[in-house]
Amino acid sequence: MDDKRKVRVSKYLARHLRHDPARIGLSLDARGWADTGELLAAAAAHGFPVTRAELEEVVVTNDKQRYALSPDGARIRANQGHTVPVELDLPVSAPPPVLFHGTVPRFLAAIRTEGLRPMARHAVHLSPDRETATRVGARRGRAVVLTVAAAHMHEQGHVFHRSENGVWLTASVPPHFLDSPH
Ligand code: HQG
Repeated sequence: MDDKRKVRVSKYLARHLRHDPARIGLSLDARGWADTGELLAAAAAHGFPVTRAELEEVVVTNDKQRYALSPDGARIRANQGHTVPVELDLPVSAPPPVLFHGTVPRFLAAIRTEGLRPMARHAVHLSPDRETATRVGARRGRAVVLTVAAAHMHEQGHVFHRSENGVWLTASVPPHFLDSPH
């Protein structure tokens, strides 16, 4: 597969495993899993045929490890980023001392007042390093990286989960746990 095809397949998976499974008549279980055979059949029936080998290659080589197959390959899900309701059953983890959030200048005033909110997603996404956060912010313009006092939040009872691809998730970040942007 060339990179262009991989990106197309990955975007198709994101659309239907995170946001709109009903568009192709797919259903996800409570944990976000779809039957792999059903997904392939639904994609083909809706004009986007993908082979099982292509699907496996996208899961394995995806730059951000966005998808997971069950050990027997029978089921597939997105590792995080959903807007449809799912319970990912991720383990609760103690975060490192600080985590990072990449955003853009136009959101800063609201973030200073309200803190970080999950917006359309289920959780606020935090990055383990500044470089990753810079890339996340740069999707929308000039990146601004906020530092989150994650261990301090954790001590005060905020719950953190780490997704399979290394993204840290938490329900919200009140403004007093955020430092000045750099
Ligand atoms: C901002 C991608 C106003 C927040 C990325 C962000 C990541 C506020 C936007 C993953 C706010 C939400 C997640 C508030 C937060 N007022 N704006 N109170 N609180 N925001 O896309 O973190 O390619 O839902 O700063 O790489 O940008 O999908 O979250 O700019 O890992 O796998 O509201 O999505 O990964 O945007 O990105 P998003 P995000 P994938």
